[in-house]
This record gives sequence, C-alpha cells and structure tokens, in this order.
Amino acid sequence: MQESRIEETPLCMSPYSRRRFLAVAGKSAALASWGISGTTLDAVLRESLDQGLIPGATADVHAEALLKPDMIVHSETPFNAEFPPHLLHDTVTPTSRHFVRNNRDIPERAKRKDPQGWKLTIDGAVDRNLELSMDDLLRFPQVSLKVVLECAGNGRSLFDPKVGGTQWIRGAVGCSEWTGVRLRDVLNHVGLKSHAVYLGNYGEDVPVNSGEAFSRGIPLEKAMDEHTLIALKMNGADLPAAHGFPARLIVPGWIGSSMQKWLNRIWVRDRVHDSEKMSGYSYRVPSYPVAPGSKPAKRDMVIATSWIVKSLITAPESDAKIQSETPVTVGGHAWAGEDGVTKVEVSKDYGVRWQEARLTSPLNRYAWYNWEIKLALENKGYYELWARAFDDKGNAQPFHQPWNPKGYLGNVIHRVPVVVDSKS
Ligand SMILES: Nc1nc2c(c(=O)[nH]1)N[C@H]1C(S)=C(S)[C@@H](COP(=O)(O)O)O[C@H]1N2
Ligand SMILES: [Mo]
Repeated sequence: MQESRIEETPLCMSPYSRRRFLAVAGKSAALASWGISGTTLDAVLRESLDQGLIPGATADVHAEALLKPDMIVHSETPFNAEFPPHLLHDTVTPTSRHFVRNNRDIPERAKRKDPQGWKLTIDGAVDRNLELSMDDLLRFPQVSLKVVLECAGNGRSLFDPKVGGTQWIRGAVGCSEWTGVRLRDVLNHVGLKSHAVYLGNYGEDVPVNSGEAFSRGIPLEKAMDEHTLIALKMNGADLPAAHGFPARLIVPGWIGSSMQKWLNRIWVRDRVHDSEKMSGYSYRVPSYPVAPGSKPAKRDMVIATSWIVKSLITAPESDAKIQSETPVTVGGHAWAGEDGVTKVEVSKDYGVRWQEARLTSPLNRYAWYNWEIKLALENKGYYELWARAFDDKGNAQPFHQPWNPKGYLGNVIHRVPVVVDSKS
C-alpha cells in the first residue's frame, strides 16, 4: 500500500492517458491528416490511434462535439470521459464540462437529434398502456432543477486493491440544470395498479455484441418524489446526444446509472426490477464492510441507491505553484446524495489540524454546495490540501477508501498537491 503517495496525478490526465499521449505524440502528422487539431490531440488519446483506426468518436464529431480540450477519455466505444477537478469549478456545470458515461453506443436518433417517431412507452402494472410523444410530454408542467449527477464508479481508480471497470478519477460528477416533467405527473396520468412497486427503465441505446440492454430501475417511492424528472433539456438546451436525447431520467441524489438516458420505455413492475444491471455485482454493494480484495457472496450484495457525503477541491489546480506571500484560496463543492451537508473542513498538514471552510447553500435541494477558505502557506515546500465534508447524519468522508468489489461510491477525502515558492 502506498499510503503516503498522492493518489491523483498532478497533470490533467490520468496516468493511463498520459502514457498513451507519450506513445502517440509522434503521430501528430497522421492525426493532422485526419483533421484532428493540436488541442484535441493534447486532450484526447485514444486506444484506436495505435491500432491505426479512425477513432469512432471522431466520426461522431459532426453530430456532437464529443471531444473537448482537457477531457480525460477513458474509452471511445462506448464513449466515456471526464474532466479534471479544476475544470469543474462552476456552480452549474456547463454541458461542455459534464462527464459522459455510456455503457453502449449512442443511438442513431440521438446522433441525428431527430425526435421524429420517438415514443415513451409506459406499460406493466398500469391502468392502460400508453405511448407518449414528445408533444404529449410537453403538455405536462415543465420544471427545472440543478442536480448532482455522479457515476457510482467515480473515484474507482483510487480503490486499493484495484478493481475492474472504467478507471474514473474524480471527475465523473457534474451539477447541471435539468428541465422536464415530473415523473410522478406522467405516472399519475397513466394510472398505477395497486401492486406497482418498482420501475424498470429502458433506453434506445444498442447493446454491443448482442448483450442485454442497459436497463436499471428505481422503487416507485423514489419515482413518485416530486424531484424525480423525465428531463428534456440540459442547461436550457435540448439534451445533447451523449446525455440522452431526447429524454432521460433525473433521479436526484442517486447514482448516475439510475438516470436512464435515451429513455423509451418505463415498465411498471410488481417486483424489484431484475435486469442484468440490477443483479449480481452490478451497481450493488456489500450490505456489510468487506475486507479489501475479498469476494462477498452475491446474496450479500444490495442495490446502490443514494450517493454518500463527498467533496471536491476545484481550486487550486493540482500541482499549482503558489507564492508564499499570498494566501491561497481553496474551494470547491460538497454534496451528500439525499442528505444535507453541514460542514467542510480543510487541512494543509495531512489531517493534523482542520479549518472550517465557508459553506454556501446549494441553488436548490440536490444541487451541490460551494465552499471556500483562504489559507496561508508560510513556508516554501510541498503541501497537500485535503478537504472533507460532513453530512447531517453525522457521516464524514474517510481518510482511507473503504473497499467493495466494483469500486462504487468512492468518497475518500480529496487531496490536492501544491508547491509553495518563496520570493526571497
Ligand atoms: N440508456 C442508458 N442510460 C444510462 C447509461 C447508459 O449506458 N445507457 N449510463 C448510466 C450511467 S452508468 C451514468 S453514470 C449516467 C451518466 O450520465 P451522463 O453521461 O449524462 O453524464 O447515465 C446513466 N444512464
Ligand atoms: Mo455510472
């Protein structure tokens, strides 16, 4: 175990993509011939480059600017990418800085941005099966909410021992504004049978290699919460292809996988949704603490639902150079799933002393909180800025990451290295 080593790489790339970058840096001429710009090259290093293929994501650029400067691309097909924490400083995450997590390929309709023929089927334990068009949905009251959307696997790369899956660092989280209809308005319109207890949600994305569709579900109680939405807009514009055009679920406080993209079917069920992605080790965590590296029995796994208390340091940037004469402003966000955040503390001495940051209320429930503190770093040298948030149930972020087999719900305290230079 490398307890004392800083876990994040000081550069804006994962160690993985940095390695790839070095490996393909000599190929810029070839890239230029594909019309890929220098900035894109800096930002995006993709598996397929070494294989001599034209990257699939590049082929999609005409439909959706998927590739953005400073993006950390984990995989291209399906497309999975995040941004480094210092680019997530905004209170409302711009669409261009929101991570993308796809288990499957983006549906053709979304790429074409074509709502023609799209229907949302609602069937199962309902009074009558219904097919709703976009116009039908637009007739319901439209509401807007800023919501923290975070992949259950965010922080997976920090698990020790390593676990399989996309090696998210800390950027698989955003807080954008989502606009759409309340799911409960639509369910009430359809009419629920008394034995309805759970939703099974489906999207238009196509399984790779004929695998089962990516389908997850939520209990009826959460579905009927006034904050749970069928979102039609992100930050005031139609949903981008990558984020679920033309409709997706927004399930505030819960893990990102519950927020079905490219939504086209809601199956109202009389039991817990039992798709592949609701079973086994998928999006499930042990019901009790397990030893790192162990394999708990499937029957001991429970469905992951709400996120837990977390914070992110978005300033200063990792590896920043700071003058000792100027106090450094340390700031970022905090959130706690369905719970409230009560306090954020910052340490500059490896957790020996902690100072309370100024915490500001979120723009609405389920948006993230902002926090900030000015710290004096008097001596020159290497420092780590640590932040930990507390929730209103008395939980705080741990110093060491508790382990589970799939690396879900990682919330170990964030540590940002900085170097202080004295002028004299
Ligand atoms: N149809 C569909 N919905 C999906 C997914 C998917 O692969 N297919 N991925 C889920 C996961 S795991 C996450 S974390 C979020 C990511 O949403 P974003 O790409 O808009 O950030 O979408 C969820 N909804
Ligand atoms: Mo996710």
